[in-house]
Amino acid sequence: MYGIAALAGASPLLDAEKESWLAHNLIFDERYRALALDLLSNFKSGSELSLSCSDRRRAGCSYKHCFVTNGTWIFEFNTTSEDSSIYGARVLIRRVNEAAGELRHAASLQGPFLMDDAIRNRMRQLVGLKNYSLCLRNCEHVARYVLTGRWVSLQLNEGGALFEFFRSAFVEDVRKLLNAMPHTLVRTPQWIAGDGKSQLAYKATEPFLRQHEETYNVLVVGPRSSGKTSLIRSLFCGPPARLRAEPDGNAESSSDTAIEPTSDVSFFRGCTKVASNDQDVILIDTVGFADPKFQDRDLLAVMKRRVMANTRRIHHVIGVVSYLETAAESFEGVALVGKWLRAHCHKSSFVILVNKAEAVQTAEEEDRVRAYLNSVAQHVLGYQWSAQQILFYDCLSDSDAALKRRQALQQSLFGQVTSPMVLED
Ligand SMILES: Nc1nc2c(ncn2[C@@H]2O[C@H](COP(=O)(O)OP(=O)(O)OP(=O)(O)O)[C@@H](O)[C@H]2O)c(=O)[nH]1
Ligand SMILES: [Mg+2]
Repeated sequence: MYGIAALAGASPLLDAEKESWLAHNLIFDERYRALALDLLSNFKSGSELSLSCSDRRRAGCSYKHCFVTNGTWIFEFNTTSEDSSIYGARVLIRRVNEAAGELRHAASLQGPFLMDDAIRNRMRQLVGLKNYSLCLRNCEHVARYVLTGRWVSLQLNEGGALFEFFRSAFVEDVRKLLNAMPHTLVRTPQWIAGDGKSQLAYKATEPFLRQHEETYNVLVVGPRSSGKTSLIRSLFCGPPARLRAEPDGNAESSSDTAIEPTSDVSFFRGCTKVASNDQDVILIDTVGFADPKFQDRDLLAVMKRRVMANTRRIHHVIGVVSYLETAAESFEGVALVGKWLRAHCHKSSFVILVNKAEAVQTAEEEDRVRAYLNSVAQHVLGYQWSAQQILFYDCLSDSDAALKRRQALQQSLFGQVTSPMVLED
């Protein structure tokens, strides 16, 4: 017996937890924030940090309390000496309790991570945080966000202790928030502005979708830095040379057009003709695979839940790989997505897009690359892609050849209506 059912619906834990689901943002305790900011310098640049954890149990719910430590100091979302309720927890910095052998009783989950400015900035962002939530803003979200930039708690993945405990209490709106960035941390790209040649007109960047909307959905996956976000941008805007900075459309600068690594699933809405009908299209941008800080299968589990909480229909999948990085490991994440969605049964829905392919100029070179990719696909996936499924692309180029490649991709995605793959648990 486990989970919310065991609490007979009357648990104070469940009441407090449900209250914490009402708004997914960050609220701070300024006193704790000031105290922790004074202690931040105890995490010296270049020092080794680890993600560690100890076992916890509250009102029948067992989970791992995660924290960041350099061996002497701890950064964590934990209860304080003033309030022992988890909902009174604060993000704080404190010394390791050496007398109690604290770290000897903890397990190291991952590390070392080297302390740097990015980690320091994220620590600074979160110190003093107070609106704890076991499901939306827990100690693991905070520790992993600080170390990796991703708001992820693996305990909220399918099969994870917290997911299973609260499973029956989740309603649709809450499922959408699991492992989603708090609103306060979401950074909406400012670069969207059409080049007038795009078939796809940009409408909005949305954190969530309405489940039962009849949109045409394209899932974009691939290893990190292969150009997934650049691809989406190019489908809306053309190459960066054609970008104008919003909102006033003035001259661009590199900071207006630079793309940051994607840290959460995001939904880009546009409108185009699919076959000959006007249709709202959602391009789903995802977090890159082959990231040394996460295992591909954990990233896939997070992606699955984030996508499925928002839509159950996927019309196309684009597996973006970089021509400059075609080692077999770069395909493993795409292969996992292929297995999840049974790509071999939906061949017309899957495209492998070889991005950064400006050096691939002739049909013979393309065929040579296709043959190489298929030898990798055979090894990683157990089957091969057809020639029509392996397309070439260059997001940054303004040439006629690049424009033709964009048109070929658009044709493959929107030239005819494809029936959606229906996602099931
Ligand atoms: N040469 C070249 N560089 C590209 C191309 N497309 C993207 N890039 C560069 O590759 C880098 C990564 O691009 P992103 O679009 O952020 O890649 P991503 O797959 O979204 O990366 P993550 O979100 O970190 O997984 C950026 O510096 C881009 O400018 C391309 O076609 N050619
Ligand atoms: Mg990206």
